Amino acid sequence: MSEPTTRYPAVAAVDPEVAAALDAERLRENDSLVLIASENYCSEAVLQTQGSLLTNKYAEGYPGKRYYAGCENADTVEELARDRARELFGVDHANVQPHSGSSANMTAYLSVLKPGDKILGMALAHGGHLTHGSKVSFSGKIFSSFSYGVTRENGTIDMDEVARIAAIVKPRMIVTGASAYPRFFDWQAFRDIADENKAYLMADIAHIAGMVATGHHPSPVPYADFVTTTTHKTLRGPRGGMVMCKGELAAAVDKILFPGIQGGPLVHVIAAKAVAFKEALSPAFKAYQGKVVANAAALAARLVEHGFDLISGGTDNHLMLVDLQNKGVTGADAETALHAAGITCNKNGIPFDPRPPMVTSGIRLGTPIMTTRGMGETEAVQIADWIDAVLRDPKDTAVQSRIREEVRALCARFPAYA
Ligand code: DSN
Repeated sequence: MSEPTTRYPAVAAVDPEVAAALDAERLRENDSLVLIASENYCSEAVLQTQGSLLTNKYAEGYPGKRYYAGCENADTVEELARDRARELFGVDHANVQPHSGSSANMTAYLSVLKPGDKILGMALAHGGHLTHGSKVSFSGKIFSSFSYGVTRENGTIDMDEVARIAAIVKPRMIVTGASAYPRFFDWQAFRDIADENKAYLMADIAHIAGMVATGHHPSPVPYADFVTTTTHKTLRGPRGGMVMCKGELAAAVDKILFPGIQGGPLVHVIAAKAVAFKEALSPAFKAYQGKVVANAAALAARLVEHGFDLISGGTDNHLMLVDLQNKGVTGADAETALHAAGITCNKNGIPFDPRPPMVTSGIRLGTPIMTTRGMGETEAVQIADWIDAVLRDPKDTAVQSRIREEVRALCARFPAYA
């Protein structure tokens, strides 16, 4: 018998073009070094669950209170996911139905706010997220949004400045969390400011959820009214979202998510969240998060040795934001050159960036995927050396080709998927 030419024979029989894209994606994920801080490689168990026939089921409502018959297995997986989320984060209530981080954030807002209410979040241009009040997002269109940022001097959030802005704005909700902030959040200080202004506090931990779950980043749970997250970043689950909250807010959260925002939940994804949360409760996951942080520290330290400027000077978590202005390279050119060398990252605006978002002056690097593959600090140092070599001259295709082969050899030593 000859070897099958595709890993997806059922797909190939119906749609060879999509099967070819799936095979190519498997190859890409195995064969390149992905440093996108918001991505991760989930386990085969999570993949298999997400690809299961639970995708067929309609299950509007919540366990025990559905609008359709035949929800017994949907109830089982949703109860498992909720219970495990509560255990993992030590929260009163978890709603595991949000399709994404954006709908999780919308849920937190609309459960207690009215259109036109004021929210105060971290500016997108300083590392915040679109849904934290950006004017191009629903969050800046439905609500009256204001922002705080980081200081020019050291690239960190100045809590006195946040307090000053909050006292002027008087927001109904203060939003914390970010997409490109390499330092710990001072949850207590945010809580104090929220209390002074009689505001709700929401912590969006999408990026740092894995570290929060294992104690490698301080938890906002004792301080925030709402904690939202995605489940596919450092948490290493399926693509999706989750809202956690204090017990007294549970009914409002559940009611606004369904029927207020979403219809039928993605039961196959909820089942995969349950599997991922079980994995995240294991000692192996705790050890993994420790290595994510150690690898980021090693990568950051070596980049600094090579003369790279890191926003805030380094990192406390899984990511770093590299200011390339002293290297004379734009974020876009760096992203392209590194990709040609087999290193995939994203261009990223830096605080006070003089360049537009499609060009930028920086790149964002993260270690969740390299760590999932089993790479350690030795490899992190090697990766920093490659980044330095490529960015010395982003037009040098000979260097890119040489490093592409070295990256391929490293990836072969640390296979991602069989
Ligand atoms: N797009 C995600 C990120 O890259 O950080 C945030 O939603």
